[in-house]
Amino acid sequence: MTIQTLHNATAQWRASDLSHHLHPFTDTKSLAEKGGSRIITKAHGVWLEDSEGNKILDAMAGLWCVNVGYGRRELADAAQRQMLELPYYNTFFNTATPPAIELAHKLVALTPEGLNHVFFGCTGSDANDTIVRLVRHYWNLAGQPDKKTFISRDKAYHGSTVAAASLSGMSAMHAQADLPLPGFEHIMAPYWYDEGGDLEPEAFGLHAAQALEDKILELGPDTVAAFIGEPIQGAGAVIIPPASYWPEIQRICRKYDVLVIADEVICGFGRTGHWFASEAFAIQPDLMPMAKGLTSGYLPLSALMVGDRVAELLIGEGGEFQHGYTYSGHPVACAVALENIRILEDEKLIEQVRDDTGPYLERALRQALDDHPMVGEIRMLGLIGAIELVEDRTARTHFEPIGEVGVTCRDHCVANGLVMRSIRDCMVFSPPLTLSRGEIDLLVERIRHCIDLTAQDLGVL
Ligand code: PXG
Repeated sequence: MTIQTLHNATAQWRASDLSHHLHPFTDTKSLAEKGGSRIITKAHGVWLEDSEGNKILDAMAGLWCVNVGYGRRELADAAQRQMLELPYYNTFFNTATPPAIELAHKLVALTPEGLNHVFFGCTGSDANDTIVRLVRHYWNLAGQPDKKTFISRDKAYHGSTVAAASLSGMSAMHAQADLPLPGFEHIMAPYWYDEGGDLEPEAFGLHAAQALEDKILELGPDTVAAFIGEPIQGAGAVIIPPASYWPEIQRICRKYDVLVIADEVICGFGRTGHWFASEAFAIQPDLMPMAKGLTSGYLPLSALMVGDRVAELLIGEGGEFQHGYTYSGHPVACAVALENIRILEDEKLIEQVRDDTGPYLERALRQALDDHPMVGEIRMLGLIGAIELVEDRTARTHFEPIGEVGVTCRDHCVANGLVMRSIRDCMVFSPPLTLSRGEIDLLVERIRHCIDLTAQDLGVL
């Protein structure tokens, strides 16, 4: 195609997109003012291609999900095989399909001890909705019907349905829909960089966990059903808690008989250099929702791992669980998940992230950015991380109004062939786990360049 044809096609797509398509988390009016969407047409490995032929390094793996990289023929073949064999059948009314059975078995083997049952859905949001239904049912069956309140954290993201948005701790989301619903409470996030003040990180971790005990006592332990947390808060700007935090959360939950939910939607399937981040933080979850990396985003699928304590009562005394989705255990999505897991295992991608590319990226980033006047902190685990852009490195203060510098830097990234997300003034990354050392060198070079351009805009450099 000629350049002119590409431009014409792009212009038509943009116009049509603006006319008819309401995008998630998007201000449509300002999108129109900026000329419309970037149209992504192809991808391979860690590279996206847009409708004008630009090649872009995707340091976000889509939305934190394309763990095995783009363009995997094995996944397409698995989907095609299953579509020809059995494209759909449900798992309601005493039926099952081989891929759903096989995947449930595999997930039980992969996930931490004591999680021996799986409930399938399509998205992280619906897995978290299922949790709300299941946990309320559980405490009713357990003869403690007052135990109904969920405690979550500020800056948490657990999804966009009404219940999942109530679990989330995003104030702008709450404001638009009169949320959270009653029965959803929030405590502080373990965000040392912004809220740690003079405390050392480990002391701050205990302080942030103490907020849970305080909240449980304020509400009354007999009313609290569960605590939900992402092991690392992804959409909150990759908030990595100090090592002291999760063990203390776990202890407090056990003390007051509060269920522990580890939301592994972003962290699962190798993102942190472990199969699940619960292993890295020694979390023993009663419930564990997963999605994203489960299929590397090739098809929508979620899996909620249900621990023995909840499953035994549910199965033993619960009767029919009045809940489910048409596509629960979709055979094609499950077949793709199985093949995706096979790739993660056979190519030893998780070991590669833990032992090689994760540490290599961290070293390269520190070498390139540690002395940068605008870089306050680099935090990461495996291949998920954030770079805090700050005005004052010593005082740990941001430019006002917060968020603008992040957007400026993000725009430089887009213009320089790099996808990174800005969250407030953090530049976050979560690239495919297949990222090679050579691609890491390029990624770091581009990040440094874009932060320099941002600093020049602000007169810092
Ligand atoms: N839990 C967690 C921890 C998530 O990060 C969800 C649940 C909801 O999953 P679904 O599949 O319903 O979207 C998520 C989703 C971002 C971003 O840019 C993050 C998510 C989704 C979209 C954008 O930070 N996380």
